[in-house]
Amino acid sequence: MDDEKEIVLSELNNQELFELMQDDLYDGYAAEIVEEVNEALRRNIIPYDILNQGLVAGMDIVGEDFRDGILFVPEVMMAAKAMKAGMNILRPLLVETGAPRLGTAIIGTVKGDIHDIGQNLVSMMWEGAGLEVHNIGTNNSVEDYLGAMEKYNADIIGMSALLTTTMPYMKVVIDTLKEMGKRDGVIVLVGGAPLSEAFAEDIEADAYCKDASEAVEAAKKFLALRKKL
Ligand code: B1M
Repeated sequence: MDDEKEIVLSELNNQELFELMQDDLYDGYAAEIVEEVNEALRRNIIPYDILNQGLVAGMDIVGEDFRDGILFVPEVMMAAKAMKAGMNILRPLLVETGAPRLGTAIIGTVKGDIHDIGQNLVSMMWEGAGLEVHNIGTNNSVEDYLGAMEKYNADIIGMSALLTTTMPYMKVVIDTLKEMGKRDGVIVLVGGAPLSEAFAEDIEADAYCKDASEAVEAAKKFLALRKKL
């Protein structure tokens, strides 16, 4: 959203800075997002708050207007690009905690689904919490998940789906694990905007994670439970 008066970042209070980030994310202004994230870091705002109150809050508005037919795919792709530019700056800060390795996880978006911002975020937060994470990207088949699970000897499989049409594929992966007798050997955590606890229970995932911090809590909880067994 353009403003006739030039905006001087240092003159904004924190709330105004977050609102500007939301506006610029909406407009897909990646360079501005980079400046604003850096300005927020200069103010010692914690990276997780910059992520949630600036970037994720901005993407929520994009999502509403996308749903309502106000924004279309090209604009949303620009917003996603701006979001990734901001996340790239925050990534090392969210990841480098020096925490001891808790376990190994793979994470990816299910077949037919190319949304990756949410799972990238979970991936970063898991790394920050001390997990070794292998992000296998988007559009993953059963074979992709199983192959990565074996390759990295994963304790956790994380699956993401953003579409009501792709979320049922999670059940295909879990059912295949069961058929192969491998379900008990791995923790399955699922997430994505259209999911719910009831859905996760129904497909027999170990847990539904509403957001990245719940994904961290769930990973820690289930890894601790496994160690006690
Ligand atoms: Co899409 N899209 N999109 N899209 N898109 C949604 C999901 C939609 C809800 C928009 C809407 O209508 N309001 C809608 C789905 C409707 C439905 O199924 N009910 C939709 C649609 C319809 C589509 C297309 C079909 C549009 C079209 O082509 N006509 C198409 C599908 C393409 C495909 O996948 N085959 C499409 C395309 C796209 C873009 C390419 C333009 C772009 C994706 C870019 C990218 O990801 N690289 C895009 C975007 C950006 C969105 C919205 C606006 C934002 C998603 C996002 O990144 N959110 C989205 C609307 C919305 O969700 N509000 C929308 C920010 C992110 C941080 O949140 O992903 O929810 P989220 O992740 C959270 C949690 O869910 C959780 O933690 C994350 C962090 O807190 N979480 C996990 C996520 N995964 C997890 C995995 C875990 C744990 C937690 O594992 C353990």
